[in-house]
Parts: sequence; C-alpha cells; structure tokens
Amino acid sequence: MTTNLPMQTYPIDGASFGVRCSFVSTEGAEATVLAAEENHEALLDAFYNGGGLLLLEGMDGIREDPTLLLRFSQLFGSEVEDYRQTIRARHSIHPQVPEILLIAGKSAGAVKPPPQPDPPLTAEGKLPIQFPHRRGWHTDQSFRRPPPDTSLFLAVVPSPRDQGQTLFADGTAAYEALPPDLKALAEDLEGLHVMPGAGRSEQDVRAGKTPDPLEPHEYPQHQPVVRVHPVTGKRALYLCEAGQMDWVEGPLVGYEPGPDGEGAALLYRLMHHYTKPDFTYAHYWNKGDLVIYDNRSLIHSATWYDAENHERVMWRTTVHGNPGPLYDGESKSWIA
Ligand SMILES: O=C(O)CCC(=O)C(=O)O
Ligand SMILES: [Fe+2]
Repeated sequence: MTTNLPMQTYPIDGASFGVRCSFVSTEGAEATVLAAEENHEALLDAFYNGGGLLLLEGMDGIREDPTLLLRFSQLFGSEVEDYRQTIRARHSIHPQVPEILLIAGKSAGAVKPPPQPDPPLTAEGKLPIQFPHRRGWHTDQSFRRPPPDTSLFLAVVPSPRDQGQTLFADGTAAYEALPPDLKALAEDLEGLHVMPGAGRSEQDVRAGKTPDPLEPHEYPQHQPVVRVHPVTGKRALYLCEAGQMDWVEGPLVGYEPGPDGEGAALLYRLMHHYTKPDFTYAHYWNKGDLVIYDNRSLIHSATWYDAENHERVMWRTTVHGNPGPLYDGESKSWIA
C-alpha cells in the first residue's frame, strides 16, 4: 500500500464551517483509515481549522469491520469511551466493539426519534432549525465533568434523505457574533447540565413532574457558557436546552431558576442566537457518511424520521481526554 497519501479538503455544501476530506487514490473504509493514520497531523489540522466538523464519505465498509471506527476514533484523542462502563442498555452497545454506541430506531431498545417541530416546516416551507422552533440542541454528555471532546457518527442505515438529518451549530462563530452586552454577560455565566430522562427537563418541569432521585454520580454539573477550546484557544458557546439542562435548579447558575425564570429567559436568548442560519448546517445523511464533531465548540440536534416505516441505524463513538485546563485534576463525575 502507498504511504503518505495526500489528503484533500473541500468545503461542505451549505455550511459556513466544517470540511469534507478525502485521500487521493484511496477507496474504501480500510484504506481511508490507514491513510488517515498516516496523515494524522493533517487530519487534525483540517478538523480544527475547519471549525470542528469533518465529513468523510464512503465509509460504509466499517460495518463489516467495526474496529475501523475505533481506530479512526483513536486519532482524535487518548480515550475512546467503553460503553460497558457507562451505560446499562446492553442492546445499545456493539457486540464486538463496546466503544460503539448503536443508535437505532426500530430494533430492540430503539431510540425514539425526536418529535416533529410544531409547525413541521417554517413559513418558507423549510426544515426548522432555529431554536425554539427546533428543539433538542445539545452537546454530547455535557452533564459530565470533564465533558467529552469529540464524537464520531456513522450512517450505517440512514433514513430517507429528507428525514433524520442531523443539525449542527458552530459555537465559535456564534460566540464571536454575540452583541457586546450579551458577550460580556456570557463570559462568567455557568449552565447547569443534567442527564436526559431525570425528570428535570423543561418539559417535565412544566408538566409538574417530580424529579427522579439522583445518585451523587448523576448530579447536575456546572459548565461554563463560554468555553476556551484547548487546541485552538478560541472561545465558543457551550450550552444545551430542553432535556440536557436542569430546569429545577437551573438552567443558569445564580439566576432565578425554572422554565419561567430569568435564567430560562437568558438561555432562550442565547440559544436563539446560537442557532441562527449563519451558524447552522443540516447534514442530510448518505449511507457511509462519517461525521466527526467537536463537542467543545459545536452543538447538534437530531430531526424526526418515520420510525414506523423506516429503519435508521447510526453508530457513535465518544472520545475524551482534552477538555482544557479548567478541568485539570478532576476525577470523572459520572463514575460512582
Ligand atoms: O440521531 C442523531 O441524528 C443525533 C443523535 C445524537 O445526538 C447523538 O447520538 O449524540
Ligand atoms: Fe448527541
């Protein structure tokens, strides 16, 4: 096999951030992973210079050899999460490679697709993207300290192209474009993040649900609203909404709590700005697309698909290890 194949990068159609990358004369998942390993530095440069979103196409061969996804993930950080240690739902863990999380819509233990936005389309007949019309914006596992660096997401069986898209928003550009008053206010803000399904979501609190009792390792975690990226040094907004903020005691630390409090009003303002068209991109999946996204500087949201009539199978890995000096010396909050 030829070594040191040059890597090529292209803009992603319809996105103001991110890069598509391919390797000259390289076809198939195995050869691509090998080329990526041989061009490790160039790959990371492309990822970070491209704003933390990288697309590789034609990676469906990973399905036959799932260890390739693990190898690819290892290029992005020192620790790829072993889901046997962190989740109880065994059916969601790849049987051969426990670092792969299975996100499937129809099989046993299916993940329900998010609901359709209301109304399902914008006034212009487009896919709703901006918060609060679009809900579900989050960065993976922000309810843990230290939070993870990067996720890798592979379309094994995508839904039909006009359904089940994944939306991304660029927290760096959104931060830079904040009006000065909001930028100054955000600088020292902290959000209170919690794992979904603990009865602390905006919806649950509005419905008057009693929050579930939490073990200490499940407690909500403070995170800065403005994070300094440990590799690029750039500031980025770091926020979630809906089910991944604590709407009982938060969502913002030191502000009036609850869905109708001052903290909620400020979060709504920030999220509305974060998800403006200038900073967002909708990825319409093709089979074999591999998207790598930086959780330290981007948020994302899944869209609805018709799970009754279509299968959708996605594989995810999560890479940890470089959250930045803010988290120096902390032990993992999520380990009991
Ligand atoms: O299914 C999707 O498009 C996104 C799922 C997601 O947010 C995740 O796995 O972290
Ligand atoms: Fe996610």
